[in-house]
Amino acid sequence: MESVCVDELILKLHDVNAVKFGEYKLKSGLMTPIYIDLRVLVSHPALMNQVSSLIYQRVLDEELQFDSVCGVPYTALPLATIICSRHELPMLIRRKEAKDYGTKRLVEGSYRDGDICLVIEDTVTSGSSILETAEVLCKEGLKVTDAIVLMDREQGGVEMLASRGIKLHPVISMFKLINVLLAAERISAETAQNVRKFILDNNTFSSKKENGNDTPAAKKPCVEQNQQLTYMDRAKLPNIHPLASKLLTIMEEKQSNLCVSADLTSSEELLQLADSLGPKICLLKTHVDILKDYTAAFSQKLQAAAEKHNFLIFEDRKFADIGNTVKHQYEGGVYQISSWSHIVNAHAVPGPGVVKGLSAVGKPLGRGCLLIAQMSSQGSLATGEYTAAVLRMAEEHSDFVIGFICGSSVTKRPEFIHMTPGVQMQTGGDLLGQQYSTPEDVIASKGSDIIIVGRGVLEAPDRLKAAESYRKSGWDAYAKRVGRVGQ
Ligand code: 5BU
Repeated sequence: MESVCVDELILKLHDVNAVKFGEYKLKSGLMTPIYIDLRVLVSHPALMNQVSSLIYQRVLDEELQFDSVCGVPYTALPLATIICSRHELPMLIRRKEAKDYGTKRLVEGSYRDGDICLVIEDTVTSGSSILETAEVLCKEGLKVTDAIVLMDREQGGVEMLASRGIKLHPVISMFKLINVLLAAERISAETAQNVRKFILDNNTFSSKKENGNDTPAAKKPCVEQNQQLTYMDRAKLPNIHPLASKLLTIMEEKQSNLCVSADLTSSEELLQLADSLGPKICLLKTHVDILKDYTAAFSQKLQAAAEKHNFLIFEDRKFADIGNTVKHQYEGGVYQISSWSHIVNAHAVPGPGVVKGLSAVGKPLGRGCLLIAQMSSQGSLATGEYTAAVLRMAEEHSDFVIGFICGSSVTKRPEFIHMTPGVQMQTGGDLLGQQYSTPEDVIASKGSDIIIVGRGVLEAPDRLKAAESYRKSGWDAYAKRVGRVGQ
């Protein structure tokens, strides 16, 4: 029911030009293919009511508890007013400037120390406007734990606010908006793709500044300061996991941030691949369950190849069950993955138990785990708030979690390694939803550390030549990122 209403609302917002497509210059100077301007809402009272109802629906769905409501000035102010009036909730008004006379209060309304205030906003890009309001409220002794936004541009706001202890609940997210407008034939597939790419390329998670109502990253790309640390600097960090340190050292020594995804079905062919591409890679990724002829001898030979060529093995098993089950799946069965794979990965869906179960087996063996924070496939549900929760889980288990599978840098902590699948020399995708970015984009712009390449190498006429060209491309992008030249 709610999703029908949200779909309808998206079309209405498009009707009233609150969502526009074209080439718009933002205050930052950046060109955007989509512009959201919800200030026009005040001219459409029926729409104002519908928006307010959907925002309030989020309060009910999430069972939010609070003492008062505050709309971020100015666009969200009338929305908060309608909601508070209709549901008889106490409202607070945050002044943008303190009055230079009278009470000089920054927050108008009655409240007590420790009261919880729900913040409402119209559009979120980086999340800084909500944070600014929350900081003012906090200075007054109020607490802000949750915020609701009508339109989340999915450019890092959820993650940034989560890192500051505020859970953001969006009514509409950018990818949903694009899908609805595309399905209703309001926009072309090309426009939809342009917008998706723009959003993915312009994540503002580390951006400190939001200049206006609809401001994406102040800078493009958004590469954090710590991204300028070299792999070797990071290998020597005091709190780094020994396996992460080993991998970063291998990368620096071999001048390779290439992980080849050996998606082959014959053990012999896989071993040949490991032997021939070994010198070019830092990591070999396997899907052992697609081998038609797996034997324990195979895993021994693979380990020997890893030692000979100094790379690590990453079994892309994507564990996703309760702790007790993944423990068995990791240690036992036919594959005995923990006995030969240095790194495995896991979905965070089951909650921290999955990491605890894997850690019980892997930690004593010095193994490490990657959490899947984002996926490369179209329509992936691992976004926004989910990704933020994955980061928190990783931080709580950094004695076993060494990094993430993600599309771009998701944390500022240099101890964590970012690995990105969905990489080819040309952008595009396959027929089953895979989406590709280039090595340069992934490493230099999106701030990831390792490119994971499967078919880009496997389907090339000369796999060795292709691996070398991905290695060089990934390494050159890294050299550019850390400010090294001529590598
Ligand atoms: P490709 O041939 O480069 O598209 O292969 C990508 C590999 O990475 C393949 O083994 C996938 O299972 C794996 N993968 C991915 O593509 N996207 C993801 O989000 C994750 C893994 Br997690």
